[in-house]
Amino acid sequence: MSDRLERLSRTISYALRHRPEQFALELDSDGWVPLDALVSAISSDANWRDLKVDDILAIIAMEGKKRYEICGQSIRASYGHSTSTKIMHPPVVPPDQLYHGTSPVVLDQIRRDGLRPMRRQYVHMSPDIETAITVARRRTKAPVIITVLARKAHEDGIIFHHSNQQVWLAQSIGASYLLFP
Ligand code: HQG
Repeated sequence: MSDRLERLSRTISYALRHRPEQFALELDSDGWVPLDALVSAISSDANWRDLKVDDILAIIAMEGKKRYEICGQSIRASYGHSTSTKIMHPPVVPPDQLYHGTSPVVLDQIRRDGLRPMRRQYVHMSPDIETAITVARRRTKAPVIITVLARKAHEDGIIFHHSNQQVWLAQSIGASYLLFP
């Protein structure tokens, strides 16, 4: 993806996941905003004056990771929110295991407290080890992959959501459902 589109994707993420108010946007209770409102909010910045809906559609088509969803004339981030209004996702039965890629520096804390959402609304998990390694590499050169006993947690009442094929979500995962390397 070109640098320009990558920067645009970051700006969209920031607006739809973290700081909609900074763009004078109001997410509805499921995180949606009208696509044209997003375009006019972002294009009020001189860097993005010529932004078109098609640029946003190009990003969505190009990204391997389904960060955004479009429905009719609206768009939302599929996951990653830190806004105060909780985005609700339908519950989904998880596979036996999911994976969480992280950095060695937080391992002791996770052993003690389990996985917590930290600044986001949900804990994020990956369906396979390879994806979890990619997630962890954002933070460390020495990824640590934690196995989440997802089906067992689900059977014990922890609710899982599936924002897209690559990202699973839960409110928190107690340490007893985690296998450490
Ligand atoms: C850690 C990106 C201390 C957790 C990625 C992680 C993902 C704890 C960090 C998505 C902890 C939170 C989310 C505890 C968890 N004590 N640290 N008890 N529990 N942590 O960024 O999963 O590219 O909020 O291990 O690819 O890294 O932006 O979560 O290191 O899919 O689309 O606290 O964001 O997607 O970090 O990443 P994050 P994440 P995009």
